Amino acid sequence: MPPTPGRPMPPTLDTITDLYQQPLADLILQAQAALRQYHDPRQVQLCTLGNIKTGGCPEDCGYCAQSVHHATALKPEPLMAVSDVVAAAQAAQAAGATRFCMGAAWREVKDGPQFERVLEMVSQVAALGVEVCCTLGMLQPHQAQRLKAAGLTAYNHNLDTSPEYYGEVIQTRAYADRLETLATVAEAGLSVCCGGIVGMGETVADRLRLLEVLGQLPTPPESIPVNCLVPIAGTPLAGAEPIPPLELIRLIATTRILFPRARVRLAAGRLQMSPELQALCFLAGANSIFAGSKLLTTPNPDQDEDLALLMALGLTPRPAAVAPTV
Ligand code: SAM
Ligand code: DTB
Ligand code: SF4
Repeated sequence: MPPTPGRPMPPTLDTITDLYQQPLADLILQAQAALRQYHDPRQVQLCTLGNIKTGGCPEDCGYCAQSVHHATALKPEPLMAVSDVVAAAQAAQAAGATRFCMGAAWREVKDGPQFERVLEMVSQVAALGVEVCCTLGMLQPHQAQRLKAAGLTAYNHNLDTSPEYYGEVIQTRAYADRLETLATVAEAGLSVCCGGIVGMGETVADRLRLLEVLGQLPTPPESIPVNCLVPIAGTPLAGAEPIPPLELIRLIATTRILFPRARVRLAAGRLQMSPELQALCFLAGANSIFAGSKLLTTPNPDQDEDLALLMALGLTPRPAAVAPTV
């Protein structure tokens, strides 16, 4: 990819590996300095997920409960009603969330009544005064523009892992398809939310390659979710080895240093983590979490527990940055 004028050359895998391999204390110190350059280090953003269309997805992502290719226990459900989604967003906002992310188990967005309904959800949730994010699969330029016009803040579309390992996890689409949608999202003026999943049998080098690719995107991600695989019975990755905790901490710190302005989200998998490991992830520069007792299809820590942990660490939920219009 050619360099963008005015932007420094993105870091190479060698540079990223040198960063990652520093003594842990040096790495954490550098990550904290990066965090403090652009963020209030005492604030953690709470984002809540809403699964607006569950299951029945034609893609074969090896980690996902919602793929038709895997025999999981999930019961598919049609696209939710606008009023139910708005009620869920209101409840999340009342509990302190400042971002509401709507996920649909689709391969791509198709024009028609369902997309019109999603646009209505976006506009009504945006009017509450929360940031609105969607993750709906692949997008075409006119669809990205319509989402932007409806009030969407950000679009989540994860690259998940390195280009080299991607084919081991997903066969029904290519890495290039993902990159194309990310470019479409950025061109429409939407913030890019793009990250990955760890604990899928990938190497440390695969994780750092993903960071290298994120650095090469035409627009660097505004938010970077770091998901730890939530193993789902019936999926090919049900038995994958979890990431060693110290490797997660190093990865988060390296991500923070490379993307000092981004929100680095400690995303899926917190239920499997001790409070101490989560604390180290915040020390390493994570400044956002998914809040609420459910992710898309799997459980997440109760919000009371999360708030107690934040308080014990002297952290507070980040206040809303946008005002309601209704
Ligand atoms: N279908 C859309 C797509 O794939 O872009 C949106 C929904 S999809 C469930 C959103 C993201 O959730 C995936 O890109 C993946 O990174 C993450 N994810 C899915 N299942 C997961 C699991 N079992 N553990 C951790 N992360 C997971
Ligand atoms: C992201 O990176 N993680 C979220 C959100 N974006 C859509 C999804 C996590 C899903 C975890 C597994 C599940 O609940 O099905
Ligand atoms: Fe479908 Fe998204 Fe799940 Fe892949 S991750 S199977 S695209 S819902």
